[in-house]
Amino acid sequence: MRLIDSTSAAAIAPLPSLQVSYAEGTAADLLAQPGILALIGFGPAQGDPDDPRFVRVGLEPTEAGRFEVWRGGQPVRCGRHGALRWSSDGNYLFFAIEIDEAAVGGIEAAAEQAYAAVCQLIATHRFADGGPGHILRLWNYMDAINEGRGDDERYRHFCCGRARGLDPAARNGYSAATAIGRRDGKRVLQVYGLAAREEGVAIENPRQVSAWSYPRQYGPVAPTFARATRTPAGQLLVSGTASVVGHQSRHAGDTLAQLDETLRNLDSLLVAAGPCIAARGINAALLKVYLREPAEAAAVEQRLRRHLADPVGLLILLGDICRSDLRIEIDGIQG
Ligand code: 3EB
Repeated sequence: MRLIDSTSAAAIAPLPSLQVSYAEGTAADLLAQPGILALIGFGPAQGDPDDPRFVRVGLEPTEAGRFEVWRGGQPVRCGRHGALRWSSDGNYLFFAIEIDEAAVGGIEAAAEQAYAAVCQLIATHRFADGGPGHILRLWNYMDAINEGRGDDERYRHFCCGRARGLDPAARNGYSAATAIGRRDGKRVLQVYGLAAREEGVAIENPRQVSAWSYPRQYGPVAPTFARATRTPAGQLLVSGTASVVGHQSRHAGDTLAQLDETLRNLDSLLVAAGPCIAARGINAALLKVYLREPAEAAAVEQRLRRHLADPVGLLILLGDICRSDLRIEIDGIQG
């Protein structure tokens, strides 16, 4: 027999879904709507609000004026701890941190500090059930991600610092992630993400070697992320997915072939995530496409629109993928 104790976590309702969408409008108007947990702007700054829930990702969108909006429940509380900002509705926690690389001695130290600060927040934040949180999803954006040769590449240094900064407790089940390069010349590491009062399930892709066990050729410290996180609400948070089969990049130099391989990887990941998620398919996802070459945006969009009968939302951002032979990457949220 299960005893119902009104003071226990069992009395708390199941985790509701987080509503994520792309929307047009002004940042101030969108932030004024009820239950806004986070608002993400893309491209160069333009009169940005000074609000802990707002982040600007300096990647140029091919279609201007759209924001990504995260809607939770009410009320939303928010605050700052040094460089870290957060907001929470009691079920979900949005967090963001931006670290000036020069102030801390480089990209590696910036990554270590960012991850240590995020893990500290997750461990100390109290959710509606009185407990600490669990990271579900992380995004990482940095300038000039492919600069530096071999193990001196900035992305590889980022991976070293990230792994050092992660709380040992977070090293067992990694969350979904994206790591993309900006071209704005601002040596500021941005990390933002989502945590919840309940744990998600890490999903791996049977077509791909798990990133954390990539062989040495990709750097001294393997990237610490899962291919996706299935949330307790049944949503799928899909990591940056590229034309990687096994551990190798495929179709070097051919963006459309890389796109097709990426779509095969996404389909296989959805199947691995379970029958409900597989049945809804990639059509039911809000997608972000990261593309190196601006001139290829139209062809990429055309092929994607043909593949996805009726996408919930599609945003194309110009940026650098973390391996120099990859030209396109897609992340998303389904459900
Ligand atoms: C890959 O499959 C592509 O370092 O956090 C994708 C998503 C990639 C996240 C990360 C890297 C990361 O290895 C690269």
